[in-house]
Amino acid sequence: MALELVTAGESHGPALTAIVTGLPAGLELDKELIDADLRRRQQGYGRSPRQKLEADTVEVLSGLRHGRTLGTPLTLVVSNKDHANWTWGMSPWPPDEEPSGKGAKRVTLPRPGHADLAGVLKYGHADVRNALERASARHTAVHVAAGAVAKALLTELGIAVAGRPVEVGGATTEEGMRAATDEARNARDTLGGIVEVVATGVPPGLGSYAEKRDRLDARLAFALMGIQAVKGVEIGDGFDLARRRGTEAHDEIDPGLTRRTNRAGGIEAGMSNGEPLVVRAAMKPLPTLMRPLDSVDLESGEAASALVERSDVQAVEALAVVAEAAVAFELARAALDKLGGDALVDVLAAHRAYLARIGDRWQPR
Ligand code: EPS
Repeated sequence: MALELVTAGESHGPALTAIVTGLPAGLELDKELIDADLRRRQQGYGRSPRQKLEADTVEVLSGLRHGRTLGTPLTLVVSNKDHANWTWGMSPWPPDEEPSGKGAKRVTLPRPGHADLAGVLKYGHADVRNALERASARHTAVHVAAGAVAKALLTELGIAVAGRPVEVGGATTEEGMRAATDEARNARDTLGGIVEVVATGVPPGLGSYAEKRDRLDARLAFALMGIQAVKGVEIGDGFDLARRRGTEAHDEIDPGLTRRTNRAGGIEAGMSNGEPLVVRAAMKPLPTLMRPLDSVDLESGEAASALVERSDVQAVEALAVVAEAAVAFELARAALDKLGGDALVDVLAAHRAYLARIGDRWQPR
């Protein structure tokens, strides 16, 4: 059974949930490690006051006993503390009481760049909130929890995955990124940026050239483009390769099977090639603005300014953690496709056997 993930939950509903299927039995999970990634996701510079309200931590409802996976569906839950302010607004059942708290008022001013307009048109909602609650990047929290589980499996296989911001609002140094964030905050504006995820210890042969859906690069693009606000993904030298000649674009093979360069970002023909995996994702500036863009009031049909709500100035550091989780999950999926078994010991035995077969020709890097 392939490693799969399904999630549920609204931004201001009671909780976010992820169900992970296809994990082998016997994998040891550490709540502290999962919670540490949840905290990392919340900590970036330029985050909204919402992050002071939330203290994300994982709860496990199934698939784990005494810290080890059972090989059955694993249910991860991250609660929304802010839900306490939205009990009327996000009540699943028709509330008995008079409207109170947040979400009591209908939202009719769609924000350009968010799910608001296409969401209400698609689903026939009268309240934009019905679209924006699920479209919110809040639910990346539970993807990060699932990514932490995937990383536990990858650690067993000697694979490490790390994401970091490389650009915020055009700035490429930490100091510059903070200054750009401060400037945007003062101008009551928002920023985007670029993150990079690198995975080391990835053996050659994860993914496949045989079918498009199994290509590791296609899976990574799918996983990263699926994250809110991501508008571009590149692997290795990506778009820049299109501007070079072939002699300057590929990675020559040395007798030890090492490469002098890694322009391909560790993937050739949809498979890992044994070099470090290097993937980048570009994030657009966040669409919830304190200086709203022109929009339309869906109730009156008249021109109006878009909805103004508290927002992050930028969430690029958060994206780095979310992208790391997405890459980890896809690598774990590809690893289990290649080495899969019902029990972790079977996965590890298959891993050892595979490395022994290619081992004299490939060393982890
Ligand atoms: C988000 C809007 C903000 C962010 C939120 C994503 O939420 P709120 O409207 O409640 O202030 O803080 O992100 C999170 C809460 C989170 O944990 O990442 C959006 O519209 O996508």
